[in-house]
Amino acid sequence: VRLEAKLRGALDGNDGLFVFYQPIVDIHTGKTTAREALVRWHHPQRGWISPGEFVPVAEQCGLIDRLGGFVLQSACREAATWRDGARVAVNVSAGQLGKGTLAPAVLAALVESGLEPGRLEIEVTETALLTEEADAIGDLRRIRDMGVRVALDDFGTGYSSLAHLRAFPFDKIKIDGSFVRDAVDRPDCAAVVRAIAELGKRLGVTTVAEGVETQAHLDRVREEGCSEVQGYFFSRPMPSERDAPLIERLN
Ligand code: G
Ligand code: G
Ligand code: MN
Ligand code: NA
Repeated sequence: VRLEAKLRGALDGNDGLFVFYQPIVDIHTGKTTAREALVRWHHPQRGWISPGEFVPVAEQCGLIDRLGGFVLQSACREAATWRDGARVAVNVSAGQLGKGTLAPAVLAALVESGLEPGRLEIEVTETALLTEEADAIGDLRRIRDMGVRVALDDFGTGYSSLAHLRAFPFDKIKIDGSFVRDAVDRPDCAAVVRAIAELGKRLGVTTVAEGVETQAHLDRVREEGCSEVQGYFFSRPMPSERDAPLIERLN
């Protein structure tokens, strides 16, 4: 309840909430194709709190549309200033899907920022698709019809992955970091990464290896055929140039 009140205050006052960005890199050219928007919160007493903790709180107390709207709007505005034309990828959670509210929120953020729809990507996890699946897919169809790309996040960790690929034409599959990191010394995990990369090629879908932390991880996922990579090896999530000085003072 306390966390809820503080989060509500942060949203009301536009205070302490930030969006960090982590590059997603083409494995062949090394160019940044996109940056994933990752929300960060500096709690007035507790300091930095992980989204793994406060996103579920936002979901439970009906604040997820406001939090999601804040991230969408910040990310679209920020991406509109990038001179390299990279896309911005925004995570949406279960509570934002299946209510018919996602497409209007996405449209509002695009119009307000002037960002081309093709430069926005929405990431959904398999788990987020489970509740009210038909309605969730309907929301995703509406945004994809606008020209926004849709990625399936944390692939391999949820349920019925292949059914989801049949139910919706995802533009990108993100292979969960746990497979990527284990692929270096576990042939079974390497085989899973390779199978997903092959599946992506056959479907004409980009495959991103997440959680690449070392040269050995990079070499392995290149060997197995992934098209893009993301992880601490390239960069940690970083604040925007505009937020950087303020973040420095909070740390
Ligand atoms: O960035 P980090 O590893 O701390 O994120 C932890 C979790 O929080 C990840 O599962 C990530 O997808 C999720 N997350 C980060 N930013 C957002 C966001 O803006 N919206 C939603 N729904 N989840 C986010
Ligand atoms: O669930 P999702 O894939 O959206 O979450 C991405 C999360 O992974 C973010 O919280 C981000 O901070 C984290 N992350 C990004 N790169 C790496 C990495 O190389 N290693 C680990 N362990 N986490 C990472
Ligand atoms: Mn993600
Ligand atoms: Na992920």
